[in-house]
Amino acid sequence: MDRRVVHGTCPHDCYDTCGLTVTAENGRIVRVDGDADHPITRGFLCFKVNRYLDRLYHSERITVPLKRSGPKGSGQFQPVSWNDALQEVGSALRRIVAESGGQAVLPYSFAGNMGILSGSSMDARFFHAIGASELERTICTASTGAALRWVYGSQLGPDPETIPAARLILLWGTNPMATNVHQIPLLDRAREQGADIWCIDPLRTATVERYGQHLALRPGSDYALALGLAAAIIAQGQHRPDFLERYVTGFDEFEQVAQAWTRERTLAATGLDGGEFDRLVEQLAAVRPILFRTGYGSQRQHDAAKTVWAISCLSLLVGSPQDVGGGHLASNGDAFGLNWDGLTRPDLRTSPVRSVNMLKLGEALLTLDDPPIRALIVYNSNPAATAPEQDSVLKGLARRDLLTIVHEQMMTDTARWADWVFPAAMSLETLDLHTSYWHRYVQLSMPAAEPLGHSVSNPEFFRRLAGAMGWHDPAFTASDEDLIRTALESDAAWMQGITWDALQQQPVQKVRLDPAVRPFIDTGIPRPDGRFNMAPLPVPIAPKDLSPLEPDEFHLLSPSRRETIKSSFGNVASVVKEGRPELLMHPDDIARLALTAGAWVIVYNRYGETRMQLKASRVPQPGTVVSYAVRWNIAAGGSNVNQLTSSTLADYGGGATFYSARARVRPGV
Ligand SMILES: Nc1nc2c(c(=O)[nH]1)N[C@H]1C(S)=C(S)[C@@H](COP(=O)(O)OP(=O)(O)OC[C@H]3O[C@@H](n4cnc5c(=O)[nH]c(N)nc54)[C@H](O)[C@@H]3O)O[C@H]1N2
Ligand SMILES: Nc1nc2c(c(=O)[nH]1)N[C@H]1C(S)=C(S)[C@@H](COP(=O)(O)OP(=O)(O)OC[C@H]3O[C@@H](n4cnc5c(=O)[nH]c(N)nc54)[C@H](O)[C@@H]3O)O[C@H]1N2
Ligand code: SF4
Ligand SMILES: [Mo]
Repeated sequence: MDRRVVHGTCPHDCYDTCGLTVTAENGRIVRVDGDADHPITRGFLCFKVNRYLDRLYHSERITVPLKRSGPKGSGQFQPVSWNDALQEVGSALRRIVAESGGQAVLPYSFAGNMGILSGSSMDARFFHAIGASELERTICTASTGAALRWVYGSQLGPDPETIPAARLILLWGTNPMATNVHQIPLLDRAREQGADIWCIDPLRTATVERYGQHLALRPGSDYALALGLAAAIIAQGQHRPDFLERYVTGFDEFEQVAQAWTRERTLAATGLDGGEFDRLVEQLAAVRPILFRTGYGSQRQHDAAKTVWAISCLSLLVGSPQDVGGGHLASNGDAFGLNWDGLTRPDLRTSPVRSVNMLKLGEALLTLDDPPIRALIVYNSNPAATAPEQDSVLKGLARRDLLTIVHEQMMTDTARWADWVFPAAMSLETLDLHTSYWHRYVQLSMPAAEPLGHSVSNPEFFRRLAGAMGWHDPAFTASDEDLIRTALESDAAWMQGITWDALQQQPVQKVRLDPAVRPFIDTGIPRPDGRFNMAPLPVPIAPKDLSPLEPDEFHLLSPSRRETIKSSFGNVASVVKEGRPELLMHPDDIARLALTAGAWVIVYNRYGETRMQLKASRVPQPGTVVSYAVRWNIAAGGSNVNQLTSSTLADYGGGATFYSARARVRPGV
């Protein structure tokens, strides 16, 4: 028997970027385990990837190119050969570019596969060369990124391996029991060593159940809370003038904005109890080190970037970056320093192009002109289910004159709208390089088996598309190994020694940044004046999310679901057990509206409506309802919660506002 064990890397859009030990027998993967030697993964995986073989060898995996054979959206396709498909698609794209220019082509992709090669290599070269409209990848963390760059100059945070040294931890808008399970042992260790852990979350999550101290604030009121805490700390003289003097600019302007948030006003805005507010102020003044662990749940609102700015300033006010174990951990995305220009080759673009914010997909497909979008190429993403303002997205995808090309592993809601579906390999079948947005390990992911059927990796798909365009420049024929070598040609001091050869020897390499080195304090603050910037963002300071609910209106939250990753795994029966879309509502609201738990309801607002089964739950407080993100439309009667979310952009950085949604509920049938 041919048995093979290789190091893989979990490709999903998750903080943990786990190391995997993948076993194949006779060319078929038979086991996927957590890498026992990986310092973060430590031999265990999450609920969903523990069932990975069910996704890998799912009966619905796409293994051959498919050409639409029925009306758009019907899901009817016929298999075709790669050669025929490429010939037809190549000539259609060439015609569109000749008639309307490259900008008539729109790529749409996100982080379905977080591999560097899968997300930003040959694909980017292809779109640069064709002169396509550029997609702004804003759907997830844009507001955080923009605010962090404003305050700190980059997206660097403390090493998560220092978490056990913290003595006060604020889990702010994050639910690691669902989304970041490898943080739990680190938090547990901190708690064992005496840390207080607070959860700042409108919902009573599994993380709240585990750690107890809960600030159940009103959705979207974090900006008020952060400024109110800051004002109280300044008023009590508990801020750190020495630290501020030495490292910070813009304190006076910050103080002016914060001062408006008196204790009374903050409690009214957030709905919090005065006792718990005072206790947190006391701890922020007295305890060290303090870790501000902000997730992405408090930055999917209109006031998103302001909120991240305010929390960052609060963390500076108490001098948190000074202590190992303290600081602000939102992202470590800039800890790596790969050679992005070499990988993505912006020089292949011959003239400037317009950019399209991915949150505006529906609008772009329906209204962009000069030129209109004539071809849409989707990979690593499932916008028919995950993009906001779904009604307009679906109308855009239904356009009969739109050429839609989807590279996918499964027949997703988006793939069903395609004219052409090309089979995508699974990451465990391909070579890739991974970093993480949370921890600091670089990893190689080795193929454990050949791609199933005729499926190909993302870089191979774009190599083939480039060939179909008639491009044979070495930029489009570079091998996966060439691309990884290019990515690793880095000037960054932290990347020295992390080479192709080193990764062959040891596929898990930590960036050369000692955990005891304090971000910014020891590494320098990469801003023009070398100081942290507390000055307000260049946007109106008044909050938008605090406007009162209308009668019978609810805050509608749709945070991550433990069992899936956004829509990924949504078709895996062993993972998504209950077949129906659920709406969680507090029993008091169910009684008040005379609804019936277990019955079908219609959830609606000005953007659209969708049908769900009502579930009584004390996860939300009265006034808030929850539908975890996100169901496949096809499994939920043709639509999901994104019928109700808006494509309005957040205050700064072009980010999403999924959690500012408001909706009403009526009985359904
Ligand atoms: N199992 C699982 N893991 C995942 C994902 C998944 O879908 N499933 N998704 C992955 C992706 S794409 C991402 S971006 C990350 C996100 O992971 P997280 O950073 O944890 O973010 P979310 O799941 O968006 O929301 C986290 C929490 O924020 C809370 N929240 C909502 N509104 C507010 C608010 O106004 N204020 C505050 N303070 N909290 C609020 C929600 O109730 C939720 O409990 O997780 C990744 N990991
Ligand atoms: N209501 C609501 N909507 C949300 C959110 C929310 O909290 N609430 N969260 C938002 C967030 S944070 C995010 S990040 C987005 C995520 O939204 P999407 O980017 O749509 O992510 P997924 O739903 O995981 O879909 C990824 C797709 O990529 C495919 N894929 C995986 N690997 C590969 C590969 O190697 N090659 C190719 N070609 N395809 C591959 C998978 O099969 C899957 O269908 O959703 C957003 N939508
Ligand atoms: S989804 Fe996250 S926790 Fe699960 S295996 Fe992948 S990286 Fe690890
Ligand atoms: Mo995300």
